[in-house]
Amino acid sequence: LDSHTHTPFSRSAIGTFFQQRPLLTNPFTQDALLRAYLQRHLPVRGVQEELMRFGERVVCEVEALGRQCELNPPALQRYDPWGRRLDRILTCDAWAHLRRISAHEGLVAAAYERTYGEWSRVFQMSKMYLFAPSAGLYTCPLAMTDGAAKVIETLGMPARKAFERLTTRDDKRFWTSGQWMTERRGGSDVSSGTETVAKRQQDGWFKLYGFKWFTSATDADMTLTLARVTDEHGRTTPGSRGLSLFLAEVWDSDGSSNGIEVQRLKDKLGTRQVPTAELLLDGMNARLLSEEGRGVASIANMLTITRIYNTVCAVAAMRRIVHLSREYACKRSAFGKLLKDHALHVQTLSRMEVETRAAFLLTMEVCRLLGREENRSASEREILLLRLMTPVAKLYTAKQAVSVVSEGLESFGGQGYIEDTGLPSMLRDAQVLSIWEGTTNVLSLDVLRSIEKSSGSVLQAFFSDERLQPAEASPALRPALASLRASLSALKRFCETAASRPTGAIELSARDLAYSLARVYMGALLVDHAAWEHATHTDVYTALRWCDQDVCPVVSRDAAGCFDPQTTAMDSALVYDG
Ligand code: UCC
Ligand code: FAD
Repeated sequence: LDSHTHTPFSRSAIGTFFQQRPLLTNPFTQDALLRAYLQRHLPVRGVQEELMRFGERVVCEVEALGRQCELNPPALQRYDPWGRRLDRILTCDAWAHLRRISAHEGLVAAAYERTYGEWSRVFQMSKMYLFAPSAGLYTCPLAMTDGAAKVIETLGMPARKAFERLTTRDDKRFWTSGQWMTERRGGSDVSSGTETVAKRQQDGWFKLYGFKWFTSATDADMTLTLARVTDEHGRTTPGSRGLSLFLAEVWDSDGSSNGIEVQRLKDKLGTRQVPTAELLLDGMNARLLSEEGRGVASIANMLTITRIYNTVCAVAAMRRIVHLSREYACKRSAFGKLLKDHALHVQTLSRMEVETRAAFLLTMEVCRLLGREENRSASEREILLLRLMTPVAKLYTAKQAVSVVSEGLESFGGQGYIEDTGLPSMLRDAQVLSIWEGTTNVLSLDVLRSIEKSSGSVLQAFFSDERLQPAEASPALRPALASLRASLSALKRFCETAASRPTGAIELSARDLAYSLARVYMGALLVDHAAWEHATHTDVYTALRWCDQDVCPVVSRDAAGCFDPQTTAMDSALVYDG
């Protein structure tokens, strides 16, 4: 007998067992909640077929392209062979292919074609949600492209040609946009941090001089950026009032860059597919888009869109990891049975699913509000809610994504840590979601800004939601309703007493307040969904599970004295102990 046929670990045989990998299948057919949500709110013929078709394309085509982008990150070609400065960012073919697919599929255009009226954003973002986890972060340039189109539209079409290019389905004409805000001194505090100056030219255009410290998808065709207009003595106005919004094309008609030097590409933890660069603006020709001094307020419309994309991409990442984790649990055995038959493992997966469902409903709610606002069918209350819930949804889902994706990696055991499974990049890419487009604390303060600026009307809009009414009729939902009602009353009391608190207390409560608004709203949306006539027992179970937890941490932390300004000294002592 040949010993090789009987010795499993000899040289020619490396064992007989090979674990089957988790298989990605059509993300639309896999997603019970997305399908139910659309069946309930957008039961239009063609929508489900379109998403089914697109889901198939994501698996068969987009997934491989996204992976290629991860494996072939962009490079900077600074000089040509003869020493001339080029500053060309080289991206892989897959990146270019994703651009074409994005244009053809109307991933931005669908929002502006408004085929589904007030539901057009929900439709567009449903597509984006299917696309995002496979698309190698091509969602990043799309977010900024959509945001730029939104700014132009809101300002009354001062750049119609650019708008048409940003929203076309023709890949030959399609433009992507950048969003260059962050400078060395500040990415959060843009108003103090912006040093870039804009010098007016005789023809009414401007030349910009400055240094943009983080610019993503720097291969864009155009960008929106902030700068300070100089007066005839070269002086500028400090702070927010000195900032204006500019539109610049990145490349001149001869293919050379528009007064831009790429200093270097960033070496990043994740988002490696995306070229993120440091740019020196050395006389970049640009046109003023906003009124002078209205730069921050004008670019805020872009921030609304990019923050909503961030939210969509966060929940999409969660859904993808749950999809793969549950699939793997049907294939992997340990201790004599499949993982799916280990109650503790399934409990872990079900907790991830609850987080994902809550995040999904909040995300779609924000998209619904945006769609209504754009269709001019939103009530005043809905416009206020959109303002309040955009930062809330962004900050909360970003944190959920890091936690759910991290848990998801663990569900593959050691394989979750192995690069060529493609899983680790999901965690790396999730980590950015809470940093860019405003960090958690900065967005928590934006929530306070929205409350203050509206003299509390955004909170009135929040508390006047009558969505819980239909659930009264469902005995199964009673515990969830009771918990939500108690939390809502406590949250309302907290907000009512806010004004009388000592200076500093409200700022200290900002993050917990934002988390509470998120969790309570998610609870209400889960209960509302579970009260729908076609809801399933798993919808009811999700609502109950969500409302089991402390959905209102601002109240419990307040009771523990966490927002007493005197805690700041102790916090500081603790942090700097030793
Ligand atoms: O990070 C980036 C990444 C790009 C990659 C794209 C990824 C997309 C997602 C894809 C997923 C895969 S781009 C850079 C992002 N940077 C930020 O997010 C900045 C973070 N910092 C802030 O948000 C700050 O809060 C600032 C910069 C807005 C603070 O500025 P000010 O000037 O100190 O704020 P003020 O003075 O309070 O506000 C100035 C005006 C006010 O309007 P008026 O003058 O009419 O009273 C505010 O009400 O701006 C208005 N405003 C807003 N309006 C400020 N924030 C908002 C807002 N969020 N919505 C509406
Ligand atoms: P800082 O503002 O220095 O913040 C540091 C810490 O302080 C944070 O934890 C923050 O929460 C906290 N903090 C700040 N202020 C307060 C406060 N008032 N109260 C409490 N806590 C506070 N920017 C662009 O303009 N365009 C881009 O295309 C772009 N792409 C990016 C791509 C990547 C991969 C990354 C990582 C960043 C990108 N950025 C981009 C920059 C990004 O928007 C900023 O990094 C971000 O807004 C934070 O700004 P900062 O880095 O200056 O941090």
